Amino acid sequence: MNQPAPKISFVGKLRARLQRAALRIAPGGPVDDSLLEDLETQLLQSDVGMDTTRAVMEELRTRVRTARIHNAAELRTTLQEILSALLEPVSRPLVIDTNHQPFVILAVGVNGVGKTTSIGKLAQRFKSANLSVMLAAGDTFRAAAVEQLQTWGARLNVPVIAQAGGADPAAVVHDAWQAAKSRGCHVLIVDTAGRLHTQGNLMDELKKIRRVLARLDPSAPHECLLVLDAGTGQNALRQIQQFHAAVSVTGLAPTKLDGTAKGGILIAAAQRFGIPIRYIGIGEQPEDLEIFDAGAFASALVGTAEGVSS
Ligand SMILES: Nc1nc2c(ncn2[C@@H]2O[C@H](COP(=O)(O)OP(=O)(O)OP(=O)(O)O)[C@@H](O)[C@H]2O)c(=O)[nH]1
Ligand SMILES: [Mg+2]
Repeated sequence: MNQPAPKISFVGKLRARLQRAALRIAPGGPVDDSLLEDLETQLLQSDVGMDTTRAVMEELRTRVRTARIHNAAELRTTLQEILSALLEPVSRPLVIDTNHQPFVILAVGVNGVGKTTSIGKLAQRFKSANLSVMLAAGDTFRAAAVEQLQTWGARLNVPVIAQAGGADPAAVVHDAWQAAKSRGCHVLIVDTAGRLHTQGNLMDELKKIRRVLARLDPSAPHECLLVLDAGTGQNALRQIQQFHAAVSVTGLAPTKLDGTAKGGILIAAAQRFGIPIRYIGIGEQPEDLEIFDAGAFASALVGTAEGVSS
């Protein structure tokens, strides 16, 4: 039997967490120009971007005309369908291929976006799926960064490979890969220091980590996960462009969607880059990382989940 109940509560939880990101469509009123204009403004304000907003509104207006949409509930469902269709192509969850041992995930991104926290959450998720996990403390820039990863490791009972502060991150990753290999770990997740694309030496450091991994296993890293703070709006798009150019990003993990972030940035990113959105961060706790699902996310954004009101 299908299990619809968890899905509904999942969307409800997502809707509750998204709060600020959610679109507001007043129930009860007629579907008229002013409602549609208000919605257009909300899409623009939520970082969907001009071009995508225009395309969404064009489609919505056409469907309002042709499908005779008269009330807010129908409008919501239609908008959910349109947004869901836009997000569908990037709704491709990360699959851990255990033929690669270890399956290597390299987490990258600018400072403070939630890389280390997301790694902790991922470790928890993989452990629950009966996968053995090892973490590599590739952020040797700050001593506190190593400690932060070790704290997650201790909390989840996951081994962390680290070296003294200031060590070459590529050397840490080399050691960690060998340890993961010899211990038969399924997944190795590599933490890295936050960096800006303008810091050429730090971008080179990431490339070096990639080269070292490729020497150990030509197929590694199997995932280059760019963690983004969804609250940084259009800036997140620049980060995707620049990190992708430097280190070939294969997946995105937007975080802090529970805060002041506007969910539209995911739609803009999907449209512009087509890079899979693997996970979304919706809080600071280990369980606050969800697999990205286009339909559920669109539902949460527009409030079409059963029992959920805007
Ligand atoms: N509300 C909320 N906070 C988050 C989320 N993800 C991370 N954070 C918080 O964001 C802050 C920075 O997280 P870190 O994981 O240290 O970020 P980082 O990218 O590793 O930072 P650097 O290593 O300094 O570049 C911490 O206070 C986290 O608790 C999220 O999804 N929601
Ligand atoms: Mg960190």
